[in-house]
Amino acid sequence: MTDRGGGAASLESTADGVVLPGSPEAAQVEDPATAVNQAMLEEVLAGLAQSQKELSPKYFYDHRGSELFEDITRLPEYYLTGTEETLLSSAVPAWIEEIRPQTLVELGAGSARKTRALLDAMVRVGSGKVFVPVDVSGDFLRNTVLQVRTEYPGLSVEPVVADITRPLEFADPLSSPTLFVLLGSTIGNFPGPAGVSLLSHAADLMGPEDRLLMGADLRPGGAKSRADVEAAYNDAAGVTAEFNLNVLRVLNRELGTDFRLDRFSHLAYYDDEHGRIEMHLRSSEAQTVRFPGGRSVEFAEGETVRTEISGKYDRAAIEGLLAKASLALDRWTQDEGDRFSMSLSRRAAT
Ligand code: SAH
Ligand code: AVI
Repeated sequence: MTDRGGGAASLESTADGVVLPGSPEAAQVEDPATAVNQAMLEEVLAGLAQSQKELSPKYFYDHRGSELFEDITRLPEYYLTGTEETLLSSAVPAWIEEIRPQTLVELGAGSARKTRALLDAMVRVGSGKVFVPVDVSGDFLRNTVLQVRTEYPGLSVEPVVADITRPLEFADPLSSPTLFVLLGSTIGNFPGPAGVSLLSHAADLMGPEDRLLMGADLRPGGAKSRADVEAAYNDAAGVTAEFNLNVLRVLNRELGTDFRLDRFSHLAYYDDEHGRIEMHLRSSEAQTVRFPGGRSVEFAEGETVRTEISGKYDRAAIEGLLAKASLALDRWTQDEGDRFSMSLSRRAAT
């Protein structure tokens, strides 16, 4: 699942039978009670010791979590993916024609389904040589790589399993122009300084010809209502609830905790003051969850653990965020329904 070793891992040697560090296969051969991931354990316990208990959303994404997210992207309520896909195939190809990227680095690539529109545009203008998908979900990334290699035989696909909150490291120098992309409004899951530092890591690597393309979900306003946003995180089929609860499955498997999934329920609401969706798991009763080393965490009846923040933006908020990361907005587009935006930025002049 996570890149637990701390550094970036190459996925080049992913022939059958190869076990990636930190992958679910690796976890299966460890006894969670004895081979506990100490760093993960400490991080989780620190989050659960806060007055508002909190878990990092990166723990959603084991293989099952990545598949559940894919299911979310196909839900009728989850307008984000479809709207972004439309922008990627309408306004963005003209931007690609101007940039003519040699390298595309995608942060939090997942299935890279929408990325095909960018790769197609790069192939059309004859510029695309290298695709570097970066993701913490190593096992799922392996499938993505196999598929992209089959679909784009002329492209060199050089995956990196890494936590994108850490400085980015690549085995080979990136040939310029490089287009960094952060799609799906993933930026919203890194509120405040975390998002600035994530974008700064990309900005640090950018030369004058390089660009950052970022998809961001918009705040309610215009044709978009608060109810539209809340429905996207409270789908009728309950897939988002399953995705939310998956974090407890991951903790039970990776850390050997004994979270009872039937004693927690999904909660997601829009916080107008901060312009964000907050996703929580609510404890249905007073309970004690056991952790390795004889430790335990108490939950009161009705107490929640926040599992994700999903920030929503407007143009000014995106410009402000980019500026904090030494980036300057070049292009902006949003759909007619005021739902989703796409920005292109460059390194700001110093
Ligand atoms: N870009 C895709 C997937 C978005 S889901 C899309 O737009 O549909 C968010 C992705 O980011 C997942 O694939 C998840 O595994 C990855 N991710 C989440 N936190 C991460 C982190 N800290 N480091 C690297 N990847 C992360
Ligand atoms: C990946 N990320 C941008 C999604 C979001 O909308 O914040 C994850 C997600 N959480 C619930 N549904 C989807």
